[in-house]
Amino acid sequence: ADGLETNALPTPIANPQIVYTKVFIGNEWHESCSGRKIPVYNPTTEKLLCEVEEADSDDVDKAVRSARAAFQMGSPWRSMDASDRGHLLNRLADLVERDRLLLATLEALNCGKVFLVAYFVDLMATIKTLRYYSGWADKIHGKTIPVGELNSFFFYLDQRLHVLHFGIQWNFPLMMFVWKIAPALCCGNTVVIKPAEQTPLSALHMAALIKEVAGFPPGVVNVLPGYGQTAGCAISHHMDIDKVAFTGSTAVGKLIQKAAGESNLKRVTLELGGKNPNIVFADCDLEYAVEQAHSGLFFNQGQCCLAGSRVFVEEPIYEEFVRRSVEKARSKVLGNPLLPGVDQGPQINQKQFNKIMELIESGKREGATLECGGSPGGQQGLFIQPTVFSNVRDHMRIAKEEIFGPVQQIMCFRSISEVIERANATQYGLAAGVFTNDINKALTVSSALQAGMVWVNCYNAMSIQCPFGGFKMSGNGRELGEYALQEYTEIKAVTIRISQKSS
Ligand code: TXE
Repeated sequence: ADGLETNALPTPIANPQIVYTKVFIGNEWHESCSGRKIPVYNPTTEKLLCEVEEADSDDVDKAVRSARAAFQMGSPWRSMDASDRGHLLNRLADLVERDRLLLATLEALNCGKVFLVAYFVDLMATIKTLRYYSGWADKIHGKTIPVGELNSFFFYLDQRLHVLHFGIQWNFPLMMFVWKIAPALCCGNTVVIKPAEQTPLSALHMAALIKEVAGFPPGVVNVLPGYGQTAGCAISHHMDIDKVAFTGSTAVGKLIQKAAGESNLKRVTLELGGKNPNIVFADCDLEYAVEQAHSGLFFNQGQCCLAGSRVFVEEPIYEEFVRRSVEKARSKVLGNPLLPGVDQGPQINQKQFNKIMELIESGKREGATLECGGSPGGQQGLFIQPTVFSNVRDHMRIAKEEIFGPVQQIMCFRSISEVIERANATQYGLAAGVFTNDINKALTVSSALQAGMVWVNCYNAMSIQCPFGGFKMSGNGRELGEYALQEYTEIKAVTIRISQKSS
């Protein structure tokens, strides 16, 4: 059914019905308290796809009450065996596999993602994440620590109330949804989620699947489509929410941390922007490095926090690297991401389109060489030509600001110490790449780089098992892998005095 058995490529579902458009609280669909709705668009055509209910602070209160009730001692969720929680996540993964074509189609329609990318990358990662954390559910335990005077010092991991995942951004809506819910549910939390206002459709379909699994007690997962400044703000200021996990811009990340400080000091983990260096030494496999740097930037229309948007290339191969990169960028096919043969879809909305075009203009004004692209892709719509700038200097805006679009900056460097210093001269610290066949250079650079993830001779090499997160203003905390479990549990030390010391 998924097309793999026959080696035929999967194809999108034609004109899928959009069924789920309401607020999901306590395993039921609700109208929003205010009666307001959010328009949801297809960025390819800029036409309205549907309207969804708009949650605001009253809906947030309702969802939090529901999540808290589901977490009471003695509730079905609190009494469920940990292995059964894992089983539920596995069953959810089965349903995602069943609906894989539909979910990939929704992502392509609502985000402008190339359908096959949605199918093979986003959906694959979604399924793997659910299965990975289903396995962890009954393997989370504490330690016993022998202590001096007293006899035993237990410390065990306690569950946290209402982990709240909101501000799931619009560039990987489905993947981010499960990156948040899977570890949180596996640790036994209850959750309230606000998807990005632009892209709520896959999250709402996931809510329907959670209901269909039949086993998640009401209130364990609540999904609230809503705007950041209203519902998002109500969540970050809420006195009854214990934790916020946010993915979005650094500016909003700061607001959330501030709101936590002004309310109940809720725990905050943040996955924010990046301006990631990709360092290419002259001794690398050139064609491969060009290809990796290209996909490391242009993947998902450049709308990736991981985008390798500062490509530092060593002087002896600089010109050739630029020439081949331009060739690659020019060969990209723009168009409707649901159609076969298309490599690049539209940007998500007019605001992002304008931001990218403005940064391209700044690059031209500040004296970078525009090698290709630099204009809207087509007469109308939100498409932008794949753009390559060479001779980019570190002080230029295009070298400093997160563009979040199909715009590649290529800089020249001469020495290893110089490139390390320049690569680290940014407020961000999310990811970095290094291409070299010299193990010494690879190790020297990867240990010196201030980044949460360093890829050597590869880029965007993500895996569910490895921690994901940033240094500096790219955020705090880690998602994925075993590390994510720490973000969704609280440590409790229980000291028990016993009469007979035995050390
Ligand atoms: O982000 P926002 P925007 C970067 C990228 C992009 C820029 C702006 O550079 O060009 O951010 O994008 C919620 N309280 N990234 O404007 O505003 C909002 O509802 C609480 C990088 O779309 O951060 C949405 O769910 N929440 C990033 C989410 O924040 C608020 C992915 C993201 O919106 C809020 C997205 C508030 N006051 C953009 N205001 C990445 N790390 O990958 C907004 N939100």
